[in-house]
Amino acid sequence: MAAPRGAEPARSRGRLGQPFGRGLAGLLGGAAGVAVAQLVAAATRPQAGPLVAVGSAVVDAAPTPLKEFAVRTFGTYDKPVLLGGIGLLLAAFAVLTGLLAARRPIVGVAGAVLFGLVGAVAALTRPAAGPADLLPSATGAMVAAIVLHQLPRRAVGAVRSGPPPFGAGADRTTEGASGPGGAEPVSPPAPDVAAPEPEPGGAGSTRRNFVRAATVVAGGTVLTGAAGYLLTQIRNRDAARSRQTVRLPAAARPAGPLPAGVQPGFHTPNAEFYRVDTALTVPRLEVDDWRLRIRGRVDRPVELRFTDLLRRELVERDITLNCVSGEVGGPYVGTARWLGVLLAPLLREAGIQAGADQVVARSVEGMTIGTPVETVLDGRDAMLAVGMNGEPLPHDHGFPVRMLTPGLYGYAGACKWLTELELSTFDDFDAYWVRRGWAARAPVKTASRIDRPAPFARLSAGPVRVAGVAWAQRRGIRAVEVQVDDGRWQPASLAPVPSADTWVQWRYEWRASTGAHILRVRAVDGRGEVQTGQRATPFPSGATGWHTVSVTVG
Ligand SMILES: Nc1nc2c(c(=O)[nH]1)N[C@H]1C(S)=C(S)[C@@H](COP(=O)(O)O)O[C@H]1N2
Ligand SMILES: [Mo]
Repeated sequence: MAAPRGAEPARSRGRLGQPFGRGLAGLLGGAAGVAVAQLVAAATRPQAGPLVAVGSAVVDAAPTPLKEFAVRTFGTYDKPVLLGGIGLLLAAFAVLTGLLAARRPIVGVAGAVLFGLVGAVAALTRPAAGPADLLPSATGAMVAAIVLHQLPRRAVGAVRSGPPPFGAGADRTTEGASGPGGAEPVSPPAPDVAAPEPEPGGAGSTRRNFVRAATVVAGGTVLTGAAGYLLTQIRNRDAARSRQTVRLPAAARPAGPLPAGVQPGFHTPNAEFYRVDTALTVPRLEVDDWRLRIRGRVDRPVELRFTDLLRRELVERDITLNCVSGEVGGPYVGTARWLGVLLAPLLREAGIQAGADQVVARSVEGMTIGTPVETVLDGRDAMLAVGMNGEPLPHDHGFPVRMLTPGLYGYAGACKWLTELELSTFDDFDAYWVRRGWAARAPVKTASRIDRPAPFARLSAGPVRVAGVAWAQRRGIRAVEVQVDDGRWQPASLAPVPSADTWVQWRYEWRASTGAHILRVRAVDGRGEVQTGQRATPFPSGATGWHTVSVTVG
């Protein structure tokens, strides 16, 4: 077998050129498949694209410690890193498929089918999936199958007719020269079904053939990718327009001006408000398509449109929202002026049935967030928010409607991109994060943070203003105390607040003396309970401990 194959001059020369061509052919097949799938996803549902679907499945399946590691290591880049990683894996898989498909084109088809299956299973098993979510992966796999069937085999023999690339051993004649000394392989190589006969024009024309086919595929892929990108831009622009056309009515019960003495920075600007969610692509919804169903253990299921919501009495409230995964002293907390519809009257109209103790909020992309019914009904301003700091909700923060429950961490009361409220029970249903071990009931813990001086700041001796925020939504903050090194806890002065549901700004005038110092803060909540200094990790119900900052006064 070695002799005839070795007799093909083209193959006797390009030992590096061939694998390169086949690998490239595989890569092109994979890229073409992904591009087509992304285009179809852009036209149907972006969340159903194989990259995003597989990425979301990975996010959901990843054990909590791994997720925490990812967030710790990559911060807000965790999502691009994940998608990039999946892309790299896919590329490696495509190259491998190309290498194998050169001899056995059926392997190319099998590789494409496998690619399509993984994407389709991921898309179809997403919580909010429908049968149409099969389309992106299916069409992508079909295109990849055709390319992976046709292109890699054309790379066989498709090497330069001139000197071999990279001066690769021109005298090594056979593919079988893999064992020591170039012995014949023990098992005969596969029948050479795929390798085309040397064409009349010789290796040069074979190569031209391959290059032509590869160029067509590459060009088609770039065009398809561009079309997908454009379509995404258009849809995003439509969503942005939908948001811009929203005219929020004035609140029937406005929040009024902030009390005199509140310092700048009390409201967190929308663009700076922390964002925490599992969405790999931000759902960009349009108000006209939006519906909210209230169902489950209710006497009268309801379906509301956005305009129905705006016709109800709107309230405006300053509320601090924070994330259970925030570390002591961390950034996952913000305060906004929210405009929305109180949830309690809405649920009462639907008729909450006896025994229902959990409101399960669902979002368009399948998040579930469970909130105790008693919490919604106990008089706090649990609401369906439509406005944030005087604007419609930004897309990142749940446009057009999100839930907010003062006093609960976000994962237990603040569902974004809301589309359904199901009255249920804690026995019957575990929400997304509860299934992953986080506490089912999650009142915020008393916390305080030093915002200045910054950690490791170098200060000059004399008066230094130490300042920050403290929060214990619903209970409020009665006092904040600062400790320098191991000295006595000193009372900080507090700015006024609009309600117990917001953070409190505090400051302490420190007479700094030369040397290295440690500053500590703790708060006392409205019930007189002192914030614990006991360190606890965010998992499973929120971090505790005193925020500490080291500074040098010189
Ligand atoms: N649909 C959806 N809503 C969600 C989440 C999510 O992942 N998906 N994350 C929750 C969590 S953990 C928090 S802390 C808040 C954060 O809200 P923000 O991003 O507007 O600050 O949203 C909550 N609502
Ligand atoms: Mo969160």
